[in-house]
Amino acid sequence: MGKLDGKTALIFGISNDRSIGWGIAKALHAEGAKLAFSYAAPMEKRITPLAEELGVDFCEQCDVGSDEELDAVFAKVKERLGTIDILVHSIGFANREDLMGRFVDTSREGFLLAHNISVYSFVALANRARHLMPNGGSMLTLTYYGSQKVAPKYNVMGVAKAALEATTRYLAWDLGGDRIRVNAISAGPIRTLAASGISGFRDYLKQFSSVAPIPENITIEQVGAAAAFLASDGASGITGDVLYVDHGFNIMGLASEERE
Ligand code: NAD
Ligand code: 0WE
Repeated sequence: MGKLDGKTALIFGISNDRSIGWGIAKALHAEGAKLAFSYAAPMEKRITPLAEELGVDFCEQCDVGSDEELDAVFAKVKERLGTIDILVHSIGFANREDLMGRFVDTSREGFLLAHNISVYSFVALANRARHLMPNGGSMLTLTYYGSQKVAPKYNVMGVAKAALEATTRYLAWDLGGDRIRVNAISAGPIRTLAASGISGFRDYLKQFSSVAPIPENITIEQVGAAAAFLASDGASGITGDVLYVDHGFNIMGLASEERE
């Protein structure tokens, strides 16, 4: 008996087996959910074997920056799956050059790109998915603590994540009457594709595990377990919220050099 038996989940943002979206897919599958994937264009080769591993036969390409591609993928979802219960948005993108150097140098184009792909896409998905949730549902997105406090070099993504968390609250208000819950998970730093090639990411991981109450880094399996909870009826009272899966990092003020 899984806590998601009989539910269908549509997941955006898996690119390989290190993706947070993959950790979520594994956890939802383990709880009995039927899964459907949508991925960005360059990821096709990597995602097909992952879909096979969990018996997923709906696996469609969609660039969330395109309304036409979004409409096309949701038409296929409606045709092949009918209704869904769970929507997962695990997508973020900014120009690499905007994740180094100074935030004050962010271009208009870079700012808009980050907000388009990382924030508006959640609104665009939610507004299509809600029509496929006649029995209510659960929508989830992924955020990072750089939305609340300055995380050097996270820059325009921190501003976008602040907007994403506000978006989560406004969607929760709009969709609450339809019994659709909308929540965000704020994950600690994890070495995924989106983190690779970020100079100084190693320092983030090291500092994180030395400051956090639980002195270890976060895994995609831990994020998956939290997502399975938020997607389940056990979380029926929770909406518009940001759930931290960060070993308690966000409660700390000053870091101590040593533990007692
Ligand atoms: P990832 O690279 O595995 O996932 C990001 C996904 O976004 C990729 O699958 C990529 O294909 C997709 N994507 C980018 N542009 C797209 C577009 N135009 N259309 C469709 N898909 C697009 O990295 P991840 O770390 O698993 O990131 C998933 C989410 O988790 C992101 O929102 C990220 O900001 C957030 N997050 C990551 C961390 C971390 O440390 N890795 C921590 C907290 C939150
Ligand atoms: O949200 C993220 C990563 C977001 C991200 C990463 C990339 C790298 C490759 C968005 N766009 C791109 N574009 C690329 O071209 N995280 C929470 C992980 C992360 O990224 C950082 C971090 C942390 C933590 C960037 C700088 C500083 C810290």
